[in-house]
Amino acid sequence: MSSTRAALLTPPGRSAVATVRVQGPLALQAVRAHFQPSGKLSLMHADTRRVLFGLWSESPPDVFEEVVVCRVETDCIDVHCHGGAAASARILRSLKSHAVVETEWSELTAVDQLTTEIHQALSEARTETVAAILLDQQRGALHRALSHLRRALEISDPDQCHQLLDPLLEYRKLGRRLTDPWQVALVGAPNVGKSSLINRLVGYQRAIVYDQPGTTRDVVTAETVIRGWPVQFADTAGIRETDEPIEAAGVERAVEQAKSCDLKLIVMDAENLDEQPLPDLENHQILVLNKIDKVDPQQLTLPPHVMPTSAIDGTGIERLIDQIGGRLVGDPLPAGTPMPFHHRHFQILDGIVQAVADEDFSKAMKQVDEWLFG
Ligand SMILES: Nc1nc2c(ncn2[C@@H]2O[C@H](COP(=O)(O)OP(=O)(O)OP(=O)(O)O)[C@@H](O)[C@H]2O)c(=O)[nH]1
Ligand SMILES: [Mg+2]
Repeated sequence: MSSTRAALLTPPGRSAVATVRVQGPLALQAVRAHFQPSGKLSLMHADTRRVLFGLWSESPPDVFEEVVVCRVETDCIDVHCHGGAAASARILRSLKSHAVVETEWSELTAVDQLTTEIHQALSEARTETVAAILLDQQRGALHRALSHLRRALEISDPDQCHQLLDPLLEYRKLGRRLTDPWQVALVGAPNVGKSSLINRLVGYQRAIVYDQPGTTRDVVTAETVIRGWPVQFADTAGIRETDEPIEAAGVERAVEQAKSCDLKLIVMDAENLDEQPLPDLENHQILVLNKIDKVDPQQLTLPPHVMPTSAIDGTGIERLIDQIGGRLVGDPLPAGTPMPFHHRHFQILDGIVQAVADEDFSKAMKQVDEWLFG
């Protein structure tokens, strides 16, 4: 198989300009077969980084594309063309007819494995806040933290190692949510208004609402953004004893979903409070007392941790969203905070912590190198 590869570097979709990179021993030969510079200087004689304007055609020539070609390095050439999908597809097709293999953009922009992972995560960032934290990593926050750690390992200084490892361990939970949204589950008895609440929380009618208990059967998810972070809400079947097999399967899924989430909203019906005492809360739980519009506020004395809401008139929804944000992400981070964010980083981090605990500093150093370079 040829070791010459090509990839579209720009994101899919229409834009002003698209860039196709071709890299490997056949790069020059493949590009020259299709590119005709408009000036006298040929691509073969152009200095690296010199920009040449000209026309691109397939063989036999049919449509001519106006392109700008730059030989970035001896065997790495960038072809800039019109930003619509057709031009870059045509260029990739011509290259492939010369045994050039199409690949992922990240393969051709790689510096080291960590940088590749940062680029990949950045290209998939769901919000500006997430992108800003990943840009900090791209500017070197994580690389710097790892090189400081490596130096501490070199001189076998356990205190300094712990000091440097602590922030990485502290931010791993947040880091995981740079690529996967936070998971928040709404659980509670049937008919308390869980589906109505999820619709309010995300701002559109995602889940079916009905005045009969047992409406939601499967887990229904909807994504939104809170304090700049992607958050996925999961509406679940109302939990109750039932002989009905489909509802029972839904209840089972609801219980599973509630186990694996970051935060659980336990929803109760303010009208039926006499039937059930308020539960004691565990960590990562918020008690929501819905249908508050149906009761007289004078007759209710609620403990401060209970969130009264009405999914019908919107009472308490902003406060609930603020609580969720505070519980999940807390305050904004200082710029330049190093953050592990990939499952590979978490695995290696565990290995480093173990090696430092065993005072095996050279093993820990190898793991830092693996984190950086793969
Ligand atoms: N007055 C009032 N009615 C509400 C409120 N929230 C939901 N309801 C009504 O309560 C009924 C049940 O609402 P759902 O959102 O379907 O309840 P659910 O908890 O998802 O029910 P299941 O899916 O069966 O578990 C519907 O008639 C809603 O309109 C609220 O805050 N106030
Ligand atoms: Mg429901």
